[in-house]
Amino acid sequence: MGSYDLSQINEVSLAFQIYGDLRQVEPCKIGHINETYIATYNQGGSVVRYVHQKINTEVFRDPAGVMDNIGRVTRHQRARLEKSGVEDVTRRVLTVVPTRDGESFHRTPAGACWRTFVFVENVRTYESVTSPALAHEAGRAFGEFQRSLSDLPGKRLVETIPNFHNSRRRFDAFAAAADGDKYNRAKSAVAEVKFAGAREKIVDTILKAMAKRQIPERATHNDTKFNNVMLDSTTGKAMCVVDLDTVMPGCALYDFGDMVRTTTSPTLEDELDLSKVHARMPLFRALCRGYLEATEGMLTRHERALIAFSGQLLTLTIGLRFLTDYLSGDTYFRVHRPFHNLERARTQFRLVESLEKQAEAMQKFADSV
Ligand code: GN1
Ligand code: MG
Repeated sequence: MGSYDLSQINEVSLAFQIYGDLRQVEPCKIGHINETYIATYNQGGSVVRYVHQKINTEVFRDPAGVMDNIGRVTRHQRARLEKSGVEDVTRRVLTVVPTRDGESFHRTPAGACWRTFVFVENVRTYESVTSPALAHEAGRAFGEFQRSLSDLPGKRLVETIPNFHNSRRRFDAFAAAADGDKYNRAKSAVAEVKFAGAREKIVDTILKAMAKRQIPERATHNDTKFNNVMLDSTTGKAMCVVDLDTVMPGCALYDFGDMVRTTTSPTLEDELDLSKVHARMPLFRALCRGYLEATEGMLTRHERALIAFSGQLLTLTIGLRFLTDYLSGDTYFRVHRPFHNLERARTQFRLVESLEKQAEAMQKFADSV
């Protein structure tokens, strides 16, 4: 990935309030949507790093709205951290570097939108979870993230992608793609289409509870993949939650469900050996404990009752999105091989099965925390 070289990034970097000379640029391969580069500068003799990111404006149609949300959220979180007296504030919350004109992002003459963050040093991310301690950190980090936004002042956040986690709409889009079969791919996904079709009955559960106001709308992260948590390289403690493009009005359970999807299986999202894909109960327990401790007193009875279910629903929903993209010619998620989206969908569906089998035990555990 990455079609930008040093000189092009240099041009972009000149637009921002960075007081250094660009030395090196490396593309960061994590993520299916935006293009991310880690840039090293010599700043008055010190080596400093920044993240330059090209926003995918096909996906995020309102980049100003995205940056407005991110600015409000990070300023609020920073103020909370400063008030709490904790150390290392700039490693605990992202810092947006403004452009030389004082804007939150830069639009190139060709129309590309770029933004810059301070690079957080001495942290690492993981593509899959290797221990209950890590799962606990994931739950705690996103739980604290939600809590930090519970007193966000001002108007409702912008919906950067409307209906992002609307599982009914995701299901209907899948059904239309399978019926239309424009790319003649349904024949290669018969089992997956059947699997998804058989689960239509679960897609309305949370939407209905929200419509009845049993489950509240909250400001949530909406992309709580484990690789969006940066953990201190030395202590292993979660420091900073990143990828804030989809921070918007949502449902606490969608965040928790996506954590279940990305922390309980030992495999990557595109694992080919499906026999390795399963939800590990000890990891679920650690995740759940971390999350419920961090959100203590915040969740309603109705939210708590659907904790285990949310893992199934979100894993199914993301699987539906991968399958829909496969059936629609791979236009949304970046793919690295021909059947990549189908393979990703298969992994999700295998995990759904495993979560279904353990649903009762998982909810029983959540009830006991
Ligand atoms: C996308 O690009 P990345 O990895 O941060 C997607 C998420 C999916 C995820 C699946 C804006 O996130 O919703 O869960 O891929 N983000 C968007 O890996 O669609
Ligand atoms: Mg993301």
